[in-house]
Amino acid sequence: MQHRSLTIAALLLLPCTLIAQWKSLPDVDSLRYENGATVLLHAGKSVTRVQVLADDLVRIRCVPGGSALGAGFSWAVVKRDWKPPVVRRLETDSAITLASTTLKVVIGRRPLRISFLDSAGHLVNADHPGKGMSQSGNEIRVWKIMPPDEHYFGLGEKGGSFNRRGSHTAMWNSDIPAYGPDTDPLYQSIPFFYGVREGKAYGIFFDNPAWSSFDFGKESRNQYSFGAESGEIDYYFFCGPTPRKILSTFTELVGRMPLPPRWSLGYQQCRWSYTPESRVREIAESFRSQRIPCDVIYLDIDYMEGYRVFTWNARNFPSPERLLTDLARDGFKVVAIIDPGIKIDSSYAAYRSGEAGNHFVSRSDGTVFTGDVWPGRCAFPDFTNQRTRTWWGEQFSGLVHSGIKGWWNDMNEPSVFNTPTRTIDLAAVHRTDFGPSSHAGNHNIYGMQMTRATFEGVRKLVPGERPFVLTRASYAGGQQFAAAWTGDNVASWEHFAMALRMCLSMSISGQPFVGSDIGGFLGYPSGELFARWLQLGIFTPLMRAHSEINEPNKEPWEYGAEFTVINRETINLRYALLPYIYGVMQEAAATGIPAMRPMMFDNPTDLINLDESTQFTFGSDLLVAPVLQQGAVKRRVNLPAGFWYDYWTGVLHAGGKEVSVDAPINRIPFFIRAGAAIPTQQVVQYTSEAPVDPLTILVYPHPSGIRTQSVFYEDDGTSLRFQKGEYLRRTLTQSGSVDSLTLVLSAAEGIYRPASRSLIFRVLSAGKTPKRVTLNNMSSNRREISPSTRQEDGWWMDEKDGAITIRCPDRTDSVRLAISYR
Ligand code: MIG
Repeated sequence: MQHRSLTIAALLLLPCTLIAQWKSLPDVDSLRYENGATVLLHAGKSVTRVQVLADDLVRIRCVPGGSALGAGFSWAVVKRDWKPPVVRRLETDSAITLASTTLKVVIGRRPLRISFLDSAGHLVNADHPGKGMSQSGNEIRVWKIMPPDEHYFGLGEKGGSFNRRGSHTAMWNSDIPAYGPDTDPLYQSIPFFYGVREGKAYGIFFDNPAWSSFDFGKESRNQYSFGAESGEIDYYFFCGPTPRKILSTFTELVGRMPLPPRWSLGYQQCRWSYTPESRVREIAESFRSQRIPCDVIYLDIDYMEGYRVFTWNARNFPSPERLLTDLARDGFKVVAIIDPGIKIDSSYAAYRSGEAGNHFVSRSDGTVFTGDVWPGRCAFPDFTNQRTRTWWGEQFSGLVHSGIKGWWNDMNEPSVFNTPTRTIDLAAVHRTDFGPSSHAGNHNIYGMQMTRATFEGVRKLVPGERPFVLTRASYAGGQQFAAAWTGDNVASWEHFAMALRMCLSMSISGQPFVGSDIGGFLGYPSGELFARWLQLGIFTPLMRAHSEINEPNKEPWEYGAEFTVINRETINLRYALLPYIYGVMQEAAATGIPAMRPMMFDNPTDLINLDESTQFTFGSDLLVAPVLQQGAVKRRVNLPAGFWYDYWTGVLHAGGKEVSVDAPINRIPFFIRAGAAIPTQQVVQYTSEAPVDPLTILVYPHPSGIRTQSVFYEDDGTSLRFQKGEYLRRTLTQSGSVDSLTLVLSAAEGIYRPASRSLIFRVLSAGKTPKRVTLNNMSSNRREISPSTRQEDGWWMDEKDGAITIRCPDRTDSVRLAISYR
């Protein structure tokens, strides 16, 4: 393959798999067990290693044209020591079988082909008999059988159809502003996907950071394939059978998102650029005077001196410390953009120390590689090297001391303006932690390693606090270091729907902390489009509006008085839901299960809705159906099995069918699972303005009174002390019958205690007035009590929606509430 000097565009047009001469594996000549769960096989001039890592996880490595495997290092894998599973081995004339309790790997001997079976012996996934694992020159590829009814999901940030069947897609981190649904590849590479068939799923993670591609039946109808232009075949097979199990094991393998600071879940306002400092102050003041909640303001590239990272433009930002102190007093955190390119300028400190420390990527002749980006000619830090990552991390101390609280890593594909490949020359040399190698072989992990250097550096400079980093480029496992947004989108309805698809796909690919530029980065949205996009933003973990430099202002109050009211209400709702949203993010950090869950994730057996990417659950209890069409004021929603309450009307719907609900311009349709309880709080102007008080728990009883549980999580929101037990976790158990409902809020687990406050239960009861309410077995009085009189208990019926409202002081001990209608 001679494409090293071609542009990416030309590269993508080359049907590389068609012109190659593929050599697949011949018969097995010999084999050797390295341990009870690992077998090494030689077949002709090839070597293959099959390693059962866990009951549900197998790693396959293969060099089709070489007799030895490499060192097998990975930029993504963080868990290497798996407790060896119990594996039974069976050898016959035709095959070698390794069987764990949940899967069987069958290695055919003539020729060497691999299949995966479930414990019942059903075939789950198999090498294509003709091709299997193959090599052509440096390229490697795996062909698999593609059953006619198998569907594919995942692969992270991809704009095309949510189900990847029938598509060809590549992984090569690329900066493509105003990309469309057919633009591929984009900024991030997560080479991990699900195959779903007959309601059961398996997963494959192809761990290769070079240019790679995935063909799900575009090349041929009965086979699919994945491969890369260099490196080894190195993939992991997750036998599932649920997407949840697969994602849990995948994120155990590559790492999970750390618990984000609570403020980063507030509303974030960005544009290219808020400058000079008076404009930043003006934006901050507008949020406060208009009573629109906001936690974060961004500084885009113009805060710097000539785009030199780690500097300030002294004319536009004469006293950054003062600005940042004032903004902090008003409750704003400021996030600054940091690009990778370091301007070549001998009077610039970061360049001088980078040069002196030999921290830049070099050309093959050893000289520093240079390319043009915003500052002009730049050198590029070699983030693949630990020494350089440490050096990079130290550069943040000035900005940290000025009061910057978050870090926006942009342009880290990396994007380069003036090279034919639009990135670092493919033959340039990285001095990686694993030895020297070319940019081509490391391209897709460059951005992720930049976020790693940023995250680790800041964590060291601000010990005990949770860093917030946002990135454009990434690789599998990147969620450990940064949230991710979907790059330079456009203010159009098509892009709006695409943003949702992309966020859902990233979510099931291991990255839960996702969002898109609300309203669109390029172009100007109508008031309607902005309002609808902002509403979706309530349910994307990253809720950030942004705009390109040449566009008119796009802040939430720029669309006329009517929309200002609507947008304020939307952001208010985000803040009211923060206790729930924070809990959902805590669950994602602990388990890898994302906040945004497409329908296939928890309902892979629902074949009709497998491809559905216009509605999703947020956490386990909210079903969100944003309005994605211009002019629409109704929305059709596929309710999964169970019962669902309409948030806006309180109407209870039976699930397992499609319903149509009203969706006027000020409402995003969403539903609460019957049996759930949603913790909410008072609206604040920023997350740390006031402690949660009252904590209001919205209780949505199950109509048949089945027992359900909800978990509430709280901590101080910024520090790492939760790791030492300083958190507060409580479980609310609901049980009941037609005549009664019992709520038991468990005593606190963990040692974090909020200041004294009120606790309110709002129980939807379809207007039925209870005969008796008892609190901790004492009869409670029917009277209305304002939340400020904390020491008294009482209950009343809410006039508006007929909810029973019960108030008591929150002593974080166990509360038992009994409501009886008889
Ligand atoms: O070449 O920093 O995606 O969010 O505003 C453009 C300026 C560079 C691209 C980012 C965008 C950001 C812009 N950047």
